[in-house]
Amino acid sequence: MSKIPAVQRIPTQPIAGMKPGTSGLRKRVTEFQSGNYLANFVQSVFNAVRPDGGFTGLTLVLGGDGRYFNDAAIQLVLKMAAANGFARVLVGANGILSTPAASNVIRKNKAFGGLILSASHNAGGPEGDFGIKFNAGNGGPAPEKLTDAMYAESQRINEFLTLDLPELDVSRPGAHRYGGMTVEVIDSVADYVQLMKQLFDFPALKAMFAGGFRLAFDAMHAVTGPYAHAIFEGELGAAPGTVHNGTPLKDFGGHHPDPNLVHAKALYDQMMAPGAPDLGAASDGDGDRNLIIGRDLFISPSDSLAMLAANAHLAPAYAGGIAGVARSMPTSGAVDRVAERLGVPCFETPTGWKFFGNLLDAGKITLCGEESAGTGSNHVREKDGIWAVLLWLTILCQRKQSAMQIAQEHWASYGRNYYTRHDYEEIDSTAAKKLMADLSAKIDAGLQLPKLKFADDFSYTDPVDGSVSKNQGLRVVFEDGSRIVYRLSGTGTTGSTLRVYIERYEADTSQHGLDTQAALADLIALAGKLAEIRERTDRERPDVIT
Ligand code: G16
Repeated sequence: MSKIPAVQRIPTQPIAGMKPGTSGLRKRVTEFQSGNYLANFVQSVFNAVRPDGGFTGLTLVLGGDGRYFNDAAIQLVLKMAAANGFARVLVGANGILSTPAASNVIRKNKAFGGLILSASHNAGGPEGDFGIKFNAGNGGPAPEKLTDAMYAESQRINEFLTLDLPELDVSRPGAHRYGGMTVEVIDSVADYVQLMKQLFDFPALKAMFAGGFRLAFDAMHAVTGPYAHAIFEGELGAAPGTVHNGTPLKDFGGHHPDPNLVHAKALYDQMMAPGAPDLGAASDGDGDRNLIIGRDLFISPSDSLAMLAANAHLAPAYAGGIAGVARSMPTSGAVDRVAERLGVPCFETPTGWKFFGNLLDAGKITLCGEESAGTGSNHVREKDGIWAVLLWLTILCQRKQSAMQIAQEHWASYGRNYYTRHDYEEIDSTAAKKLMADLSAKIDAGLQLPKLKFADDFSYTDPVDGSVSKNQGLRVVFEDGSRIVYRLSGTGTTGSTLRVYIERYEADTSQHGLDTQAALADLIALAGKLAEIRERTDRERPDVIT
């Protein structure tokens, strides 16, 4: 047996700014590549999560979305995991695991946790973004108390641990000894496909495709390509070509792998054109987000969550009903109405999937979602793009209606929450912070607006562990439930992104066919005026409207 090299303790110094945001640490690739940046953060994570007995006997899951720098980061983490005493690392072949697949692997193997390498929907390539996040043993993103601890460690770190080992070939499934540790390279897709088969009726969906049903799925040259090929074209027999852009590329073909109406415009145009497929869908860089477009109809993520909740019982996994639902605060109240009708609780959490973890673990909710194109269930502890598409396919299959009919019937039954999000990207950070601070002060002083119900800074008390998260977004809420919400994004890497969320409830069916921006025009104008957006950001209009 070859000798295990001695652990190397490499001196280092704290690096400023390693505070995880909404979902892990995201920075420019160039920043991650500089000096000890990545090693410092990985060691800080290990220091923050290390149990009293160390990592002896424990398993770490490792994988990423395949973006530029994924390969190098995988090799560095393997060496550091071995040096830090892990017994075993399960790594996706070629370093690939979508975020929901990684969550599943952690849960299935009762791993201690996992490191997921991704900057999600952010652009990739040498000049693009990279990211890393730690998911705990429940498969979900580390809660705030852990991310705070990681940051604290990053500010006092003085050494990191590594081993002088050659690079490991992770291109094929198989087990290897690596230092004192075992590295198991696993098939990136197989476990996930198996899980989906347990949740959904694959033979029924296969029959629907055999009957001529057409899906267009845009994998955006990101991680879902292999999963989508295996499930839609492989298992379900959808026509070859159903999956567009299905080959993962390190730079996502130069595009933002963000499934919205700007970055997935080709799909949108296809769905609005004559002869469009029955359903259009897309997923993001790491496979946790989804975009759903019916023929002639974009279904907003908030509406999608509500429609999925109302129809979830049509899938075998949820046939017994759902325990409850949760949505992030800026997500529209459409799902609240469904929960009320079903007689189940609806929780309102801050933005960030990590806030759903406790509710799912405690069995208080079955489905959850966010306006940012994320929906998921208790099957993993991450949002799940392909799962959302399969649930939509199930609903179309069981109800034998078009997405348009399903949406129209939903609105007729529950009323329609007109909803939009306006993003002002990469604005000056100082100006953005001042805009929020001044608006907050204005709210504290008391807003004088007709029919105002309340205005506040959203704060959340976790009903499971009692932890409190403050300053989670400014809300201006009117008597009829209409709302304007302001927050700064926690996922950008350059400047600040101001998000303004606008919502109005409309019960009158004759008013359900309006253009969303027109239906919200008054509130949009008020939102701009209240926060003085144009004056303070120098922007005439938002960069992205969804
Ligand atoms: C992440 C989080 C989501 C959050 C979204 C937007 O998504 O996982 O929970 O809703 O960012 O966050 P923000 O508004 O702060 O930019 P992803 O898909 O980027 O991991």
